Amino acid sequence: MTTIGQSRIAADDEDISVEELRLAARNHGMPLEALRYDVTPAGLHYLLIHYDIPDTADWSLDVLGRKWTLDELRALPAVTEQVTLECAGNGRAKLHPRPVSQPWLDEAVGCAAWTGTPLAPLLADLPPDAVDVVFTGLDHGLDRGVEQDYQRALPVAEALRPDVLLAYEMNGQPLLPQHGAPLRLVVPGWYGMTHVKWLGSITALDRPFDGFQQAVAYRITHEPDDEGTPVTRMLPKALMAPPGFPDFMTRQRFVDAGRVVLTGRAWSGHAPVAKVEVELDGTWVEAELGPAGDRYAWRRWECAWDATPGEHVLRVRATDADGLTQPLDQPWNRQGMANNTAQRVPVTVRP
Ligand SMILES: Nc1nc2c(c(=O)[nH]1)N[C@H]1C(S)=C(S)[C@@H](COP(=O)(O)O)O[C@H]1N2
Ligand SMILES: [Mo]
Repeated sequence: MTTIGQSRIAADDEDISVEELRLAARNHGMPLEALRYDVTPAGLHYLLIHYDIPDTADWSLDVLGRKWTLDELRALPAVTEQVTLECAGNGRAKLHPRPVSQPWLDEAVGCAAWTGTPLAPLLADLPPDAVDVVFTGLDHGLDRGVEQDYQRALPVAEALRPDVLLAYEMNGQPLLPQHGAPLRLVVPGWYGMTHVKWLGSITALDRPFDGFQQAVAYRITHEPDDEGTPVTRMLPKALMAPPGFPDFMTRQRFVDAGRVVLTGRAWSGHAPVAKVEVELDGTWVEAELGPAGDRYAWRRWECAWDATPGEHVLRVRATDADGLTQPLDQPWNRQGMANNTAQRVPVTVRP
């Protein structure tokens, strides 16, 4: 029997460890200035790889027992969708106390144009008693003592959504190895862990999937043995492209006094973005939204600020059409999942 280890919480005064640094160096974020692009260039898109990028030389996809080559999948109807991906652990390293894992601040996000074929038609032979559809990646490793292939599942109704894709291109180019080549799942609206890379097989289960990444990781829990609730769709979030210019070491921002146009992006996996507000010197001001693009693509916002000399802390928050909004104080959980506390941006204004 395997004993599943607990995720660890850092002590109050514990700094980021070499282990966390090693993860952060492998799994890079999107530089926040890249919020300026509608479509994130592939090399600027964030990256999260739990184990190693697998060798996919002899790749084929097994769907409910039938094998597909990439050429066969490419011959099926193709769709391109701009979809925002955000890691469920984004914001983890800003929590107190800090859940020890990939130590993201704000940058685990990107919005690429994914091209692939809709999954639903390939699931025509799904058994009538199917409950979950399981997606297995070709990467393999250990997590908290459990050896596993990377696997995630979707309830049948989500798997059959017409916008769920088997994607083989990102921004018009074949997938890069780090983004799941030759084929990955794209489930618009869901947090990053759902979009299984290096997809090797798709199977059906007549009961809920209880694999590690479903039943243990990616849950909102508060106590060590708490079963918790699953992490699913992305909560609303707005991020600001850092204004002005930075200091190298601290990344502190500097702008000149006067009119500063603040811009950024906002998204929600639950409902379209309805409103973005920016806190300017203690007052929340509604930002202007850019054109609505694809349903699950992030949306541009902008807001003018009359910057006066001194130290300022700006904040930004999004609200979606379901009325979900971003908290101002952190809602903590053990694994540091789905932290959508409003971003704070300290800015020094020069006379
Ligand atoms: N097979 C496999 N798929 C995976 C992962 C992984 O480690 N293995 N990481 C997941 C997580 S946690 C995230 S946030 C996204 C990141 O996708 P990206 O690296 O293309 O940005 O991929 C998901 N798909
Ligand atoms: Mo993730």
